[in-house]
Amino acid sequence: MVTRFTSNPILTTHDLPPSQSGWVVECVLNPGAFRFRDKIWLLVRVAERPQQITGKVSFPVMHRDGHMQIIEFDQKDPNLRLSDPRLVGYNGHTYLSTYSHLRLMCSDDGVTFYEPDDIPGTIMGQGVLETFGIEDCRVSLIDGIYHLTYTQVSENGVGVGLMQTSDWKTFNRQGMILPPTNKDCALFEEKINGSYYCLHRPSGHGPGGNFIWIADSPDLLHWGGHQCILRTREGMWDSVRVGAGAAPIRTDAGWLEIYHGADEHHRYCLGAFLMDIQDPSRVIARSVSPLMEPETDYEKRGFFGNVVFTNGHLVDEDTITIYYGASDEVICGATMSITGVLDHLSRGV
Ligand code: MAN
Repeated sequence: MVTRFTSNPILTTHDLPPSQSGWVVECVLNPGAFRFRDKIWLLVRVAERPQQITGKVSFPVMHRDGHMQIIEFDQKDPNLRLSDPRLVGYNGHTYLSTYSHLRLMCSDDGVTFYEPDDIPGTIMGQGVLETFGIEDCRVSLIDGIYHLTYTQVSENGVGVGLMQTSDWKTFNRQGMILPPTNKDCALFEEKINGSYYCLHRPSGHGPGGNFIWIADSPDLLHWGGHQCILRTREGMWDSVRVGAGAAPIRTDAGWLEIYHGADEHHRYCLGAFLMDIQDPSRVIARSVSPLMEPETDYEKRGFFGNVVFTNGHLVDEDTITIYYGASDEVICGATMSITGVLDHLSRGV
């Protein structure tokens, strides 16, 4: 079903320098993917923190004026919670253990990536809604403009931000388009019946769960018509959370979406579902077994093991090339055929 690149992982923490001296790149993961000027580009999430000192835990937080503050705790502090490597809990507050920004890498063949020399290439968080960083950017090309939907993290919560660019040098930052708690926002790359559409993943406490929703908009900024279209499935590989990958792919059978699903052990796999071409709120088929699950060593072991997570792909006729984060630490690639994925889906699940 899925053919992994033989050169995986294609990007590791050694391939990108830290943004500041004294910092360590802990993870390069979850890239958005797009074509621009005859090259293939990844917008990589780079997660950094200061070099860790024995007995201490430290991580960066950005101030509203843009300067970075380092928060440090003593590892023996009884108020400290470190059970999840992605998080630092302290006295009822939750921080992230690393600070993520986005970095451009480009390639001539889609396999070997290097830093661009004519584009600055680093997008940092900005303002009070991005003080804990920006993550997992989807890149959709709509009306000739690249639309970046990404996770904004701060003490105010986790929401979806939008930036637009045509040249990858200047960015129109539109701010938060979907408020907390929300992430995994994938824009459809064309209008349907006169409206823009997106998939998104709100979550909260109480009834409900981590489900995929659809919404429509006249302008990509104001979203309404929210409907829940894909839920988690008890006892299965996607029992606890589901979230959209990159932009839905138009096929003759409908809109095809690659998504991630996780179970109660935080094991992240990939699956797919198919939406009606005229009414994408109607899901017509879905994976029963995963399309892809953590199998190789680099997918099973790392910063946060047992994770395959994608938010970037390229489509060439029948071939989808996905770029994915493995174990939240490295970036890999794999290909699959649209026909093969459609054959693997089941109706009525
Ligand atoms: C969340 C996000 C992703 C990450 C997965 C697995 O969905 O933080 O960035 O890859 O968890 O850790």
